[in-house]
Amino acid sequence: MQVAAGMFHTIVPVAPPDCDGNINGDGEVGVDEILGVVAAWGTDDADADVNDDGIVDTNDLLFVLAAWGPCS
Ligand SMILES: [Ca+2]
Ligand SMILES: [Ca+2]
Repeated sequence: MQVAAGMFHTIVPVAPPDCDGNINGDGEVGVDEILGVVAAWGTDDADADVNDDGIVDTNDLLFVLAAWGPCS
């Protein structure tokens, strides 16, 4: 049997693009990241420590605000 071009579609799962500041991996930096930073405030939580300085604090909040929006 001959297979015509375009007869089959290849479905490739595509993860949302990740970016610095996106804690939950949903492809955008938004309210979830604010909540994540606040929830981990004062800890060394590696996910919420978006600027990787070893502590979750104001700088991480500012980092999230600077990265606000969809990852590209
Ligand atoms: Ca997110
Ligand atoms: Ca930090």
